[in-house]
Amino acid sequence: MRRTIAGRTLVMYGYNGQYPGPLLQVQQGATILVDFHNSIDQPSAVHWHGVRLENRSDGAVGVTQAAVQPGDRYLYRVHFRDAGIYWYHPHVREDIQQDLGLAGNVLVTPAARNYWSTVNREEVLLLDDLLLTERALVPYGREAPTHALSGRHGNVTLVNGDPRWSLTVARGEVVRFHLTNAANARFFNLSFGTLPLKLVGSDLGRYERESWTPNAVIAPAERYVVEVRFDRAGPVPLLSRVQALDHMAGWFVPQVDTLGVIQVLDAPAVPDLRESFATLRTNRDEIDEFASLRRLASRPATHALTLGVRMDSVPLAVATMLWGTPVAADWNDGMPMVNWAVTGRRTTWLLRDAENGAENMDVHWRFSRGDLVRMQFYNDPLSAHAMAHPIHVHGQRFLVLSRNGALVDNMVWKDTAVVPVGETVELLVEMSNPGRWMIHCHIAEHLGAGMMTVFDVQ
Ligand SMILES: [Cu+2]
Repeated sequence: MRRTIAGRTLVMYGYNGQYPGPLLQVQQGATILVDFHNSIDQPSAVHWHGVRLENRSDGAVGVTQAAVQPGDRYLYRVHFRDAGIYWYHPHVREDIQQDLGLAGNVLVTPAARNYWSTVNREEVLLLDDLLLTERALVPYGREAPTHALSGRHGNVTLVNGDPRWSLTVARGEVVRFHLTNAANARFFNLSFGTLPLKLVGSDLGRYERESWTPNAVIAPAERYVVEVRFDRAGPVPLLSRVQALDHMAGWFVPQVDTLGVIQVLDAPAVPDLRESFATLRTNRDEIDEFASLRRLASRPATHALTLGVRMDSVPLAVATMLWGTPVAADWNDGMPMVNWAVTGRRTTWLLRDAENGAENMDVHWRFSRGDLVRMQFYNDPLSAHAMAHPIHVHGQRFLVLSRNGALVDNMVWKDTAVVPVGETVELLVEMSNPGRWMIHCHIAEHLGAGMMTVFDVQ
């Protein structure tokens, strides 16, 4: 695909010629067949992120299938057990292929009536970024990803592929946004001007209780579902507001990216949903479902991984920057040239089994269908480049039970969870789906630098 973005003409990739890929809208319980033809110049595959599907259709290259070579095809059979917002992307050299436009959403309509509140409209937003020079793309690594430390943070943000995304709504309109972060490494901290967000759902469905929040942090591969009422005419900016770190200087500066704008017209929305929007719902089904699972939090975790990194031959100047400023999360790339130059060949990101020291693909846990597994992730703050990692579990769903020992009191089914620096995050993974599946960091460059393992469900 040839695309013009921010004044540069770029050669990129696309699914069916679209950017992002086609939005698939399916009913919960539906099965679709996807005839995938690889017409790009690299081996590829399609991973159906968050979907509890048959193992052979998971698209995990090297685990569930061989890469589909240029000119070849593969038939995916994708069954949607769960309502929610999902996405699809390659599972080989994500740092290049996903970044160049191979990503799209799947919106699964719930079978249950009134699963979500009534809104005036729904919008599906795929958030992304792209790293550009004056006239082109910053080069990718041929054999291994560049930016192997902090990951590739773009300098242009994109909403549904558009650096200047916009939406026009009526005054008082209530919009349900299904948000997906498809960036390689960037965490977004989203707000809609100063309007309150009603947080209603995440990766695989609804929270127990709806809640108000001024902003929503969304890590790579996570999804959040928020509702917003645009109560006054005029423009409302969609912002990502972060504290950006300058590694060289060791200080933070506020950084605000404008992702787009919502133009609110003067004409009033019909129907007027002011009253229902003002009400926070309590979801009895989820509260009942999670009550018994929550009791398992009192037991000790049976499986534990420590997150860290191993680096070969780091120049002293880089080492000083790495050690200088440990922070909970990298909101930006605080040392862009250093980071670009560090490749996945010199860096190994690690998932280390706390029990026996096995690393990455050697961990290989084994479970049985029906197991409810307590998994603990500890992000070692003394690691050479400590940063937050969004950990993704394929083929299953999980609850985040606790963070640093504090129980999570409003839960939702997830497939990706952030483990901030220095924190211990405990998941309850429901082993509902047989096969061989991956656990990995969803920062594309970390995955490319080894941060993955597999587990079997018999
Ligand atoms: Cu990571």
